[in-house]
Amino acid sequence: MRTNQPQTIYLSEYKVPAYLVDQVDLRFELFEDGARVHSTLTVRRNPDSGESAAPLFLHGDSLQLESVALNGSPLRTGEFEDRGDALVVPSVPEKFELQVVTWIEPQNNTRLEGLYKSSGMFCTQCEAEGFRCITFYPDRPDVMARFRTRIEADKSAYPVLLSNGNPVDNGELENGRHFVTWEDPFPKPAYLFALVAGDLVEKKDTFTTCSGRNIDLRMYVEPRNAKKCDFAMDALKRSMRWDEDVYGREYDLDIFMIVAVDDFNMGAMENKGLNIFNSSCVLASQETATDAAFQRIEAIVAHEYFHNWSGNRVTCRDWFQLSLKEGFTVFRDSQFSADMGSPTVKRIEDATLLRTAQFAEDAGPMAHPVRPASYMEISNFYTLTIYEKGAEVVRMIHNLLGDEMFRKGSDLYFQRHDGQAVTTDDFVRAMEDASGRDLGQFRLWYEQAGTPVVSVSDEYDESSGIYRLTVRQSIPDTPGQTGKKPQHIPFALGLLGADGQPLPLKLSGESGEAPLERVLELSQAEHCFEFEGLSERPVPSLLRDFSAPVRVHYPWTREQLLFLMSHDPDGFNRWDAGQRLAVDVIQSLVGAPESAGVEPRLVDAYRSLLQDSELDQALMAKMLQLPSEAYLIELAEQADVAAIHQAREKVLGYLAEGLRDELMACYRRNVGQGDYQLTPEAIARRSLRNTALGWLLHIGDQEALALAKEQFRGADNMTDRLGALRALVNSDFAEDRTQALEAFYKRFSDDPQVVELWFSVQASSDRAGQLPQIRQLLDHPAFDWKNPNKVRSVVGAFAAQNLAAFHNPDGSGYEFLAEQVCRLDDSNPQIAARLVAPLTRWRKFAPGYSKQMKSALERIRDKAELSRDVYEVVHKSLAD
Ligand code: B3K
Ligand code: ZN
Repeated sequence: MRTNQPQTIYLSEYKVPAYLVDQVDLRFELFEDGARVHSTLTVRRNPDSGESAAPLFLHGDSLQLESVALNGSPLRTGEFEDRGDALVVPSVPEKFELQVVTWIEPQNNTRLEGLYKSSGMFCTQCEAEGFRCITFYPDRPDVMARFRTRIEADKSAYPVLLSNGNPVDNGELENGRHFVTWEDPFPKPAYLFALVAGDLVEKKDTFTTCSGRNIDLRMYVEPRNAKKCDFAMDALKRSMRWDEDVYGREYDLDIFMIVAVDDFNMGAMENKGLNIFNSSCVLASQETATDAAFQRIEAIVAHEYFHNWSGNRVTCRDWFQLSLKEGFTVFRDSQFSADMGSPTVKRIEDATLLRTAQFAEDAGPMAHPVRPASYMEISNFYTLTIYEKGAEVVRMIHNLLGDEMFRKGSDLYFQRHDGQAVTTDDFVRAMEDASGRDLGQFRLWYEQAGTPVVSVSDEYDESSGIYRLTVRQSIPDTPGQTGKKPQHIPFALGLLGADGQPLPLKLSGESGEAPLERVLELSQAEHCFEFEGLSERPVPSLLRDFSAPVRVHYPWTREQLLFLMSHDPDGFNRWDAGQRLAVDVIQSLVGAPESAGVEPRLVDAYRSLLQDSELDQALMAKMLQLPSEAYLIELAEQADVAAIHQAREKVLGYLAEGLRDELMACYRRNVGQGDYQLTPEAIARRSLRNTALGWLLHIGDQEALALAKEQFRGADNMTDRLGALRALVNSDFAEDRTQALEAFYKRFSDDPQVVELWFSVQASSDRAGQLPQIRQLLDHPAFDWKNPNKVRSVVGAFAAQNLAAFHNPDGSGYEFLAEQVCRLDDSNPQIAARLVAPLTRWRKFAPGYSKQMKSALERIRDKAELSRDVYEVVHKSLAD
């Protein structure tokens, strides 16, 4: 904890490490009142450093130093300095061994960084800078060492002792204790270190790699979760096969382990050979997990597994390069998910997240490039920009190069940099070298923050048959960055004729057969493209498949959007046309008098959708989702949340009233058929029936109420049970809502993951989640401030998903959030800093809101002791 301004770290000040570590030998003595860590480092001066007599500098955090020795001789006072956050040995030889013994208190570690306890087990989280909470170490990713780890603990309480690599020794000790020793043959940065000790059940499986090696697969979970492992294990095997088939990447150790822990700051962690997961991102059964949870688990298992190559074998030189591993790995997991399910739906989901949340981040006070130039606290930079925009940047490279060249590029990258800690620039260079393409201007995607705006205008000349598209790009200013250069933007488009047929895109002067879709490469602030041979004015379908993470402005008429919604051959743009139309209709009602009518053509469009039996049902399910309030706020100049909420509710009600019979038919058409399956078709069916149910309950339909209650009671899976519960909770049937919530809790009170769902359904509902009810949830016996999932499912869901309640014009939601952030900052700064995010957007809102949001931020700023995490976010948000 601190009050002073934390230091800013700059990429431009990067220096290679003065010392390298070849070998780390660790011995952990685990006890109930603490742990003793014996570390022996084999160190040598870095020949590339140039600093011949540099002191040895080791990071530390919350450590009690017991002893330090150099080449076996204890160091005396004056021969080393314990600065609290560092151990400095001013004079060291060129090569030496350093022995350090530290004492730590995992049982009191509420930050969940380093070694801590969760539900009685010991576990670790070292990325980004958690290893320094375990022992003194050069805790930076460009120091890569071999680790040997011996864990000692009470045998009955901690029968399972795990670390990275392969187990090489084990045995009994005195007093009922035992030990296991692990050795990881692959040099790695300390952030990939992991240790687990607990009373866990083991689920076993195997995988035979493409070269015929047998890998032991293991999942370790608490006994009560033993039945929730199958899906993740299968997802793991699918991921391993896919990475071999698509990227030629084979697994390298003899064993791969996954552990589930309840208290975890994020989703999961890719520690070498020993991935640690938040229980909610790995454990699932039909009765307890929704379709969305299954898909999320599959994606996260894949993501962490894929890191074994994109992250572990080739790692980051420094934390400014975080997107090197995260952007690339998110791209890889999104390709995998697309291959496992519906590619169009996956694209829609990714683009929705990007446009709703990443664009907002890119337009806010914490905006930063995919490769940031500075930070105060690296934990604050595990952002949508690094992950999702980073993945979009890799996707653009993939699309510019094509499948084959991209694979050549990734092969070259892995081969050239295996065992190294490298930069995003090294990644781009490998892509250039393999393909022969110049990505010079493309690199600006890594350097410039902000979402490019692509504005398109057009004219059609009937006499010459020429259609002229003028495309302009501009990139808004972001904190510390102005006057940006045009970027290299792949802009996919098609043109449609009045009969709905695609028209050839023949650029003036071109010969040969013209394609029906093309990718224009924008590189200047303005381009003019002339297409010839068009006998009618076309309707443009722009940025197909969301070919770049940009905002597109084009003055589509409602008529044109309706047309694209039913005719665009590009599934993504078909969906997008529907979204744009709905946005336009809702926006036109924001702040309008109550008497203002809803565009009747919207009802017709949704009716045709509901009746379109040819349409891919998974796409239909997505098309039936109205744009979220969060997205509407993101699009607004000065968001008036209450007015946006009312306008959206009005449109929803109007649609549901107008389509009552069609919705009922849709519900009945899609009621459960046969066994629960996770195919895109089955998922779409459940999504359609639950959407229909939600809309019908929204207008208080009695028949739907009966159906919802029946579905709630009789469902054989969580998607349907929760779908019915959500519909009831968001309806005005107050009594039924209360009964259903009680019944649900009673049934699942033993299952923390389901209780989290129960919390979040309420906290995100404007009916069940007004502030007094939120306060009651915090007092509920199942709520636990020390468990990040619980905090997210109540406080996080309220502030990020229950927007009308959070933005109550009386400011109570903001004050509440400020209070909770201050409270959490003392125990878990990482989580506290994440929770602040909704307030940081204060400039985006209408004056009545923004003033109060700002004062809530000031309250946090004025707290006596602020962590570096919260300090950075709050001060940057308040900066002029
Ligand atoms: N690499 C981890 C995230 C670590 C976050 C540390 N604050 C999970 C992942 O992206 O795979
Ligand atoms: Zn990752």
